[in-house]
Amino acid sequence: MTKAEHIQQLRTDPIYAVMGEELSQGRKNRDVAKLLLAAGVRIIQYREKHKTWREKYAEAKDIAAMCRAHGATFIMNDSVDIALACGADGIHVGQDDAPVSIARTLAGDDIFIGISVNTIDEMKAALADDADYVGFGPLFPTESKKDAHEVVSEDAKRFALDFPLPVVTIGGIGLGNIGALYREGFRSFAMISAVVSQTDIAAAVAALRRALKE
Ligand code: TZP
Ligand code: MG
Repeated sequence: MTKAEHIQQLRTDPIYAVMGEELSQGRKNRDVAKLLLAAGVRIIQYREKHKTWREKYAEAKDIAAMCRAHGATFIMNDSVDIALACGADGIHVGQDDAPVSIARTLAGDDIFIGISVNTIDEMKAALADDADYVGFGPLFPTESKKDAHEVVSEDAKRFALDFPLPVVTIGGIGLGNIGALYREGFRSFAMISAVVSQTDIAAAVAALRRALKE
């Protein structure tokens, strides 16, 4: 798949799973990736904060290959070098990681780049820096990220609903609120606990997709 096709997938498939072993009920990342793909998830971000470079690289390389075989989009969190080394389709950077412009210079034009944003100013900066998408949140309080920002403001939400780049919402999203967010106008939902922390990932994903249709 080309970069444009991956970005199109991001625009059209609402379910974006973020994976990390600490929140996976003791399951290994490769096994979780298998379950996600079997559940029909087609956008997967690998996010590990406490593994070594080599561990992350080895896992990410395998999971990137699995995603490729399924027509799924594989996104690496934080690390431009691992993203390139493992053949990721996209990179997701935070406000403290490499800026989008530098990540782009390092990574070249074939890999898309998303950045976490919490405020209107950060969304404006992401646009000015030519990001391919923004990860907008947290929408709700979350236990999954210890240093999460405060919940986004209503002004920022209004701005995000009118934003020209794909907006991937994140933070505390799940079965209880995804339908309401969809009705508010949001179209993409990144989740950790509502997907990878679930005992039955396939059932959880199916329920989320149903909630989006209601
Ligand atoms: N960035 C902002 S909130 C968050 C990240 C990585 C955690 C999302 O996890 P959950 O369990 O879906 O709230
Ligand atoms: Mg980061």
